[in-house]
Amino acid sequence: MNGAESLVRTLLAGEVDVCFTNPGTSEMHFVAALDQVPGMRSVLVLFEGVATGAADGYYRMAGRPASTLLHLGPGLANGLANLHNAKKAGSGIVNIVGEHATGHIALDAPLTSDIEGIARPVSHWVHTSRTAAEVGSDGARAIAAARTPPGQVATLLLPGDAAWDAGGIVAEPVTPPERAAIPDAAVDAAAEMLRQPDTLLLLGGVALGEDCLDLAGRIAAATGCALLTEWSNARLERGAGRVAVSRIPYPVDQALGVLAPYRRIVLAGARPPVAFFAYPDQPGVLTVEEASFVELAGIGADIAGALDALSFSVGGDKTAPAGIAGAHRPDIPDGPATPETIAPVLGALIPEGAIIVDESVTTGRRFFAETNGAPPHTWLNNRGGAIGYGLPAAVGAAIACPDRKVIALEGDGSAMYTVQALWTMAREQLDITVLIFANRSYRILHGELAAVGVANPGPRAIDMLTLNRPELGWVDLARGMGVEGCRVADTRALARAIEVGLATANPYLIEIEM
Ligand SMILES: Cc1ncc(C[n+]2csc(CCOP(=O)(O)OP(=O)(O)O)c2C)c(N)n1
Repeated sequence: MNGAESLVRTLLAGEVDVCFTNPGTSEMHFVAALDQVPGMRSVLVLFEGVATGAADGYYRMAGRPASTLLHLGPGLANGLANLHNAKKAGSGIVNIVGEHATGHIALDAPLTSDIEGIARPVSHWVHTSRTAAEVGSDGARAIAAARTPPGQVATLLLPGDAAWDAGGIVAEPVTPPERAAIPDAAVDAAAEMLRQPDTLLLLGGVALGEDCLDLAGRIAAATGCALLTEWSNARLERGAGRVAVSRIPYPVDQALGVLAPYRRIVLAGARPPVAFFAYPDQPGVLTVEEASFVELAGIGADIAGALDALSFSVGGDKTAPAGIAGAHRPDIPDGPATPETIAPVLGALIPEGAIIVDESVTTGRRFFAETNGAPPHTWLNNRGGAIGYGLPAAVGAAIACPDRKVIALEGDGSAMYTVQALWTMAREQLDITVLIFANRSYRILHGELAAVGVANPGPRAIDMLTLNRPELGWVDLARGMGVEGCRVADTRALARAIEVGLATANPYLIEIEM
């Protein structure tokens, strides 16, 4: 057995059985091993940012890592933005990156680069295998690193000779660390804070799972505290029958308003809220100056156990949870598709069990209120702010959950970054309905321009934020990659198109003229 085959077998032994690949010469032995070893679902993608974003979406929904196969430094570099997003989301990924054979590196061939250096800022764990005999055990350690709570990015460099040499040894899985138990003192401090007025319980990470939200709702009922989440959540369970939580808004003035009442904040898997960007004359910290914080549980700690103990401590076990969303389907309004009118269309049509991948940017700011009462569904946000996460994450989510409908909500600007994901959706026949909000602009940046103090932007500045010259033809782009679609401009046509998309088990793209 060569090193590459030992790695594939080690990945399978560690329950890493999906690989998003974009290989080159240096990865050929790994590719060949995929044929020798049954059980690895290998999914070809046409850009590495699709591979890394898909692995992020996969982890969020499957709860275990996928692998990627990337071609040397440049292939890895193409995937960096979505590895950044995955790292911020706490998603576990095992990157396998081909490296030149050890003796070839000294020759400084065209594709030679500092791969470890490229990997390090977006990886929690980086290692280069030295020999075929070590590849298996290195792979097992990479999986354990990726499975370290809440989930980490592990990057294993596989030199050509370590892959092709005989002497590979399959390694047993290495047990990753458990989520750290929360000391009683942290629970007591949180309970003490929650007994006082003007207190907020800010939730993140696995606190946004259904059972944890139930506990948070009980804590809110027992203490009167408010519940919120950060603006971007890796995975939020929501919909009718679940405890509904609002997100802290993105615009700084709105965030400041929402957080103004709270002088005491308990953190459960969330960080103290800060603005995405600095703006002249605006604070970066979004909470009031005198706010004090108690961290109940960090993102990688036993958040569920902590919320359970906290709920018991404040008497939450004796009450019903506060804030459960009632079932409600809004009426579909008539008229042109706008951010205001699209929101109730979604609220009316999101099916039970849907996975919503949200990269809607400005169009989606009103989606939450109108979709609260839809049947139970899952909502994924971009945690890292690097756009181009949505279509790839939808690929990963659909592969993780083949029995669920995936709806990708995409700004047209964001969708272009990783548009190649459509081809993989078609090739793998994934059940994804893609909504493209074709406002022909980077609309958010118009607001950002004003927010940083540019009062009268000139035509050249506006031109840098405008996507209408030429207009992107989304239905043609989709067809060219094997995805059916249609173009709509009003709410009734949009509703019909969503129904068409949801009725098929294949990908379907809807370009929404707005
Ligand atoms: C990798 C990366 N490049 C650039 C940006 C800056 N950026 C943030 S939002 C945005 C435009 C988003 O446009 P679109 O998806 O069409 O949404 P809209 O603003 O029109 O609602 C850009 C370019 C970014 N966040 N990430």
